[in-house]
Amino acid sequence: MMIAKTESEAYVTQLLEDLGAIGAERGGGITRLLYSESWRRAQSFLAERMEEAGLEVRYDRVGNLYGRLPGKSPEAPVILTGSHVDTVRSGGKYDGAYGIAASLAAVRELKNRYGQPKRTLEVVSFCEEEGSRFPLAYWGSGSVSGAHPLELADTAEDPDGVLLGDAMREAGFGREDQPDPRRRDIAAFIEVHVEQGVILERTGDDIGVVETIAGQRRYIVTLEGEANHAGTTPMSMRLDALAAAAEMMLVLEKAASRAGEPLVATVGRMKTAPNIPNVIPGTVEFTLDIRHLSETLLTGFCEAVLGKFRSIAERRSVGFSIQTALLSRPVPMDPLLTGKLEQICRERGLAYRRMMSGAGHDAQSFSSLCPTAMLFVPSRAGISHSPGEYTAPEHLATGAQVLTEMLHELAYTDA
Ligand code: HGY
Ligand code: MN
Ligand code: MN
Repeated sequence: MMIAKTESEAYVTQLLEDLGAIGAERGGGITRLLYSESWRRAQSFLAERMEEAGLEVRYDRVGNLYGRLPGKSPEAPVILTGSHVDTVRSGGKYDGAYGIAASLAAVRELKNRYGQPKRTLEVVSFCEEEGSRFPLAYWGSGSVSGAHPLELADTAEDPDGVLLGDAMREAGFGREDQPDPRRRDIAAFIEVHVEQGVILERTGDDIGVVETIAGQRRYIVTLEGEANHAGTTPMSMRLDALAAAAEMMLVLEKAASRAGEPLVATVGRMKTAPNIPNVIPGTVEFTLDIRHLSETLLTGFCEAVLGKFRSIAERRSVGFSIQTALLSRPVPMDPLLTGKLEQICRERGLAYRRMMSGAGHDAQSFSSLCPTAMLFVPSRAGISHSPGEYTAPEHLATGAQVLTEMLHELAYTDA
């Protein structure tokens, strides 16, 4: 089943252009944080495109947006495809958005060419995946899988102290009369995503077939020293929280470099108080993002490094506390579905490779619920989570075509 490359290419490219304008900043980045004004405009824009494509459109209680193409056997479990609409702060145009655009292009193409499927097909725009605003990630897909109970909305606060539940209600969600986000009627979930790494570009492959998604640990570390006068406090009498944090970061970087790939560890955000040039920092809060393919090695690394952090804090008489913001295990994709993806690539003569994903994705929320598969398209220079994120239109179209054929097999045939 070959779909016209140009038609799909034009549709996906245009959709990304229009979606990318929502939340666009002067510096070139895009920011669409959960339940923000730009987030609402993006979901409304996508709801209109889904309607235009002739899909049945609905939101669930947390703001996940679905476009449904009902199948001939309505009671049969659903084939779901899509990705997340939110971004990191000053992020790129493709992370998440491409998966939604390609899914909509694929279902629209299948509907126009083959009419009603045997099994219901749904496109989903998950409300949140990045964890950019609240100290939790995968709020959208995690609410669908049940990994995130709705009660989390009553405790998670953003850096301005806004409760997730209040932001959700203000955006028009969180009402009892809206559909519960949890689903048990999904037969398979397929996500297409930009690689956000440089492997496919380096090897010249068109498609990456994901075998495993790396496990992640995200922590928030808080150090309590003593704010004091920068001019009158001798070095020997300081309880400098920022100096302690700096020592911990170098220990982390050294340990991660020594552990070798695929382990990665990042301190992505830091807040110091009172954050004034002539005051010794009394309090520091910083984040940890640590990932590995092996659950055992990831756990062992985290325990060892956090133990070192505690001894540094003790030696410096600085208070140390840690909050776990995310614990996600390494997740294998479904072998049968990844085999189908490979077969489609082979039949189309596409250069493809099996690979791991160092980035987390909504697909990992589904693997406990149903057979799940992911495919990547190349990212130029591997850049992502940045305004420099880019994927060439022909790669965008190839990913959409492989997805279209995969969905055709799953929803229109008895394969
Ligand atoms: O951080 C990640 O791996 C994903 O982009 N949310
Ligand atoms: Mn993503
Ligand atoms: Mn991302």
